[in-house]
Amino acid sequence: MITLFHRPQTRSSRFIFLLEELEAPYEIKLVTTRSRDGSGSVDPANPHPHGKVPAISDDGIIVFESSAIALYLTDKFPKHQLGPQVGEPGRGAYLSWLSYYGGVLEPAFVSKFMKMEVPRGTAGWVAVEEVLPAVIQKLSAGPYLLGQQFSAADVLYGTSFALFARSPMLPNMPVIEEYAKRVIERPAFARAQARDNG
Ligand SMILES: N[C@@H](CCC(=O)N[C@@H](CS)C(=O)NCC(=O)O)C(=O)O
Repeated sequence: MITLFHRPQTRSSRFIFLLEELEAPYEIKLVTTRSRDGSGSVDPANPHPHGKVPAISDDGIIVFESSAIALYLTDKFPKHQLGPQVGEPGRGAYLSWLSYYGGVLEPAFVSKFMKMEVPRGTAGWVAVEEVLPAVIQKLSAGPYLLGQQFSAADVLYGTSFALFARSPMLPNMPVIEEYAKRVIERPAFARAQARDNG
């Protein structure tokens, strides 16, 4: 049984979406976290080293960081092919886009939000203005990051883009907007939203 440590309307919400897609047995454990305004507190029940969400426990095996959780779950529950397995053709691309999510795309968006210039040659990521063309180029070859195959990488990217759609973070990006719409129109997303409060 997977336990998802979750706070509604945060980065852990998309793991309810993924768990629904995978038809995995899971339970939701609501936890408190700290907020930007200084309110809230770390929940002692949350095994994440910084008290963040998401984290999961698989009968006591703890996994944290969104990309690691996505990989762990799609390896553990391969039935619906939401992530190419070791030895399958899309595995390299899958690992790359998962790692790119945490190592490049998220820092790029946070840099933009904080109005921070990304120092070329020092930072391990690049500016959003370089990230988006790379993602758009990939999506022009197929509806999803892995071409025809919907994967857990799309759960991360699609839900993030849906959040920023039509904001100054993503002005007028039809390819990205249509992609985000494709991802959140999936029935599992609606089921996840219905369970977001626990
Ligand atoms: N790199 C982490 C980020 C997790 C994260 O920052 N989650 C936010 C919620 S969206 C959180 O728990 N914030 C509370 C805090 O920073 O203490 C991941 O992708 O899993």
